[in-house]
Amino acid sequence: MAELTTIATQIRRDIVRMVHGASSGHPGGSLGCADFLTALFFKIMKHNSAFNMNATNEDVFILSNGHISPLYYSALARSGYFDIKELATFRKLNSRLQGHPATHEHLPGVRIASGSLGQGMSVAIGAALTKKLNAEKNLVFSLHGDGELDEGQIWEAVLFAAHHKVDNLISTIDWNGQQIDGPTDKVMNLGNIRQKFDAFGWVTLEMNGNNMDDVVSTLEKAKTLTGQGKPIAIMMHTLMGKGVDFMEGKHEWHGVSPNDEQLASALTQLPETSLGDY
Ligand SMILES: Cc1ncc(C[n+]2csc(CCOP(=O)(O)OP(=O)(O)O)c2C)c(N)n1
Ligand SMILES: [Mg+2]
Repeated sequence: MAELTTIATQIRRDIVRMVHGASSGHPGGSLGCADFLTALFFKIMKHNSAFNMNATNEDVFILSNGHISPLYYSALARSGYFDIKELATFRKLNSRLQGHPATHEHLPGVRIASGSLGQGMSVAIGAALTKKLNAEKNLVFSLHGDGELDEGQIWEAVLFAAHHKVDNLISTIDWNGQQIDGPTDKVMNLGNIRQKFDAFGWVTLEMNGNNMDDVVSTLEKAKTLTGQGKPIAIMMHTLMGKGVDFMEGKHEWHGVSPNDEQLASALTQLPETSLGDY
């Protein structure tokens, strides 16, 4: 567990350095979901950093809220998909690490373009059904923002997954209560998301996405609930900007880069770990 926490701290450090280096990007959701993606990539998922686009005989992760690409790229690099030095090219011209992940950049680990919100659950369901057709036992994991749930396509997919018993899918919702222009209850009130997924016929779990013990044990529990005829959704409570005090809980940090002074303050709060900076 201590090792996972160290990785998450280094990834958070990567996130603020990458966004500062590009003078653009999305630190808020990236920092909030850092513990989750660390647990997934370094403990929960059976995946292979020798990248194969078809993901045959391995678990798959689909990032639907593609704007949190700094976190995604850092997790991929630090689990061996590509050299961590490439993180320095984030959002630069001709980089494979564009602001929103895209397949035509051929970055190992990226299987779909995301950033246009609402599409990832449909893709994840397709991947999960394919695994069933191929009699593969592996799982599909997906991550979505809560603001992303404003997209109608999500609810079509949620309905479809229950109807077709897509029980090898674990979808997590980053329930941070914030989105691009303000708190979600002001922009478009989502009500009780868990009750909505329950009503649509999913098995639901809830966790504190910024507590590594809780994240790991809830994901382990979710895995034990697969294969029982229902898709699984995890309501993940996180703090936007987690780990950098002046960003925490503030929608203003959804998609803004820190200036030099703010970067320095953030980095003192996220000291370099034994893994080292890129
Ligand atoms: C289809 C679509 N509509 C609008 C946007 C613009 N947009 C980018 S991020 C975002 C807010 C998403 O909120 P949430 O998923 O909660 O992400 P968080 O701010 O918590 O990281 C919006 C509306 C988009 N990327 N795609
Ligand atoms: Mg949100």
